[in-house]
Amino acid sequence: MLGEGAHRLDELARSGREDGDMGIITRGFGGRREPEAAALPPGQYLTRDFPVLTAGPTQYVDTADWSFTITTETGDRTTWSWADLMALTSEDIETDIHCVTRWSKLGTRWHGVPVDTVLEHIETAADYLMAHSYGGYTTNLPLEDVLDGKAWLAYGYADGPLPVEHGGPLRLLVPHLYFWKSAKWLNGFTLLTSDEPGFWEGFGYHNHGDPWREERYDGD
Ligand SMILES: Nc1nc2c(c(=O)[nH]1)N[C@H]1C(S)=C(S)[C@@H](COP(=O)(O)O)O[C@H]1N2
Ligand SMILES: [Mo]
Repeated sequence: MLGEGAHRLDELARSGREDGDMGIITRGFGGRREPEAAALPPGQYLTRDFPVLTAGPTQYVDTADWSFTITTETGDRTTWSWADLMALTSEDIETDIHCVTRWSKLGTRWHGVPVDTVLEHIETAADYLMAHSYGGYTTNLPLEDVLDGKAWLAYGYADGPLPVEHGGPLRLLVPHLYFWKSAKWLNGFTLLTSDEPGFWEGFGYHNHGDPWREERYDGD
């Protein structure tokens, strides 16, 4: 589904398609563009909306059926149910987010569990992970970009639960990288000793995706 229906990410944004279900609504992309502020990485513009960008259909997963699994490079699996996840210490996060299609949103507020917490007791020699989502979306990250308080398993947004179109019940939040790395409807990590491209990384987007270095496309 993802492969077949996939457009380039920038085309997806330009088309104003909200998601794969009823893609006619323009939100954020057609709106008034505000002047760039010093807080913006190069080439980004500010939006006050919260655009929805999804390749393929929105995933509806009930928390009763939800689980999150970490699979190590040796094949060991550790799984958290929704109740397991809710029992972990969580925190509020306030951060800016930057989409490679050039919108940035400042001061977004989230709630979730640091990725450090779920990796803490996992025995691994891996340096990379592949994040997997319900629906088949993937994105790759070096472990150093998700450890030391740089990434979260986010299930709250702006004082409420994370809305489904934004990846609820739970998404990855890696705000210091372009937002395609923040996989919506997250359901697991596979730990890897050698790096592999995820979904958009395999379509010509940059392997790393640091917005301050404008790592948009392969070769940037
Ligand atoms: N599962 C999944 N996660 C995803 C995507 C997707 O298509 N599927 N799109 C990515 C992209 S390109 C962006 S910019 C953000 C958009 O998140 P939002 O829709 O909450 O703004 O989600 C990222 N995570
Ligand atoms: Mo994006």
